[in-house]
Amino acid sequence: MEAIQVNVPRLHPLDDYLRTDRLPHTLCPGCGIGIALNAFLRAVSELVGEGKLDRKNVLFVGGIGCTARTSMYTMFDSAHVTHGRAIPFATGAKLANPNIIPVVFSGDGDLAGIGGNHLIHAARRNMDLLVVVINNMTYGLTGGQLSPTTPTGHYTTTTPYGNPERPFNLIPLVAAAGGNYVARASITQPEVMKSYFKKALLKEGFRLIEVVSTCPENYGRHLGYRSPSDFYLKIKGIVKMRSGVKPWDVKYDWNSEITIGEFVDRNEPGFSRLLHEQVRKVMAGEN
Ligand SMILES: Cc1ncc(C[n+]2csc(CCOP(=O)(O)OP(=O)(O)O)c2C)c(N)n1
Repeated sequence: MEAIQVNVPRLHPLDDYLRTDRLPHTLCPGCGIGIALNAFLRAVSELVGEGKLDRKNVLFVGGIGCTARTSMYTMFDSAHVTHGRAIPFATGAKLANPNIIPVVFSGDGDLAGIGGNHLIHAARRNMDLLVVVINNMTYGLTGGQLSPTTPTGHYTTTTPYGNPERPFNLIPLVAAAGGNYVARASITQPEVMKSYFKKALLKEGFRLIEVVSTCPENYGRHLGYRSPSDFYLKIKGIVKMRSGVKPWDVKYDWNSEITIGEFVDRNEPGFSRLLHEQVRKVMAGEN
């Protein structure tokens, strides 16, 4: 589909990539999701400008959550699917049409909680997906409950005495499962994030970009941050960009460091190519 809206005024350089007739959006003031979406859309727009990407091939998929709702605002072939099922939906679409570039853009609850099993197995298969986890460390949409990435000790609506659990560190988890590209960015460094998106959009196989983000309304308030900028500055202080770090040495520690950077960058063949090659051989009687 050539996604073009007619008779809608263009007010922002990225309006061509947004369903502006759906605005205003539902995100809270100070939410980090807008920074991440902006970086993603600028990455796409630059690649399109450089002649490296055809936007018609991008399939943008979200599950359920504040982050996932961005699929309702983006001007691609977009799908807003059931909670935790964005990866299987995008997997099916890619296997049916190998030309598309599926992007899953969803929250930590959606992708690492209810959809956690899909995340692990898509990485194991080296499935051709770019999976962007906006990690605001909570279930934002439903009011700020504990998520699998909530740091130990943190106050949420379901852990009023502090989180007694240990969180997932998604980088070593996904790196161990497999996949061609594993990186972590932060909303405090949007240009770096954009460069990861640009690189990952052009790779095959499984690609994970975790984005450390904020949820000032439903999470930050419980932690005592009185304004979105206080929460933002806390994140800015704890993220540390490192190169050459092994995935298992990547830190996810609210009290010392959340490491950002690129930790896995391989070029193994993606599952879609391998599967279609197998199907071709079987049909040709070569297998
Ligand atoms: C099967 C199912 N269980 C629970 C819910 C309720 N629910 C909606 S969004 C959500 C969590 C969203 O958190 P996350 O994925 O981290 O996204 P965020 O809103 O923080 O961007 C939950 C539990 C649901 N919609 N469907």
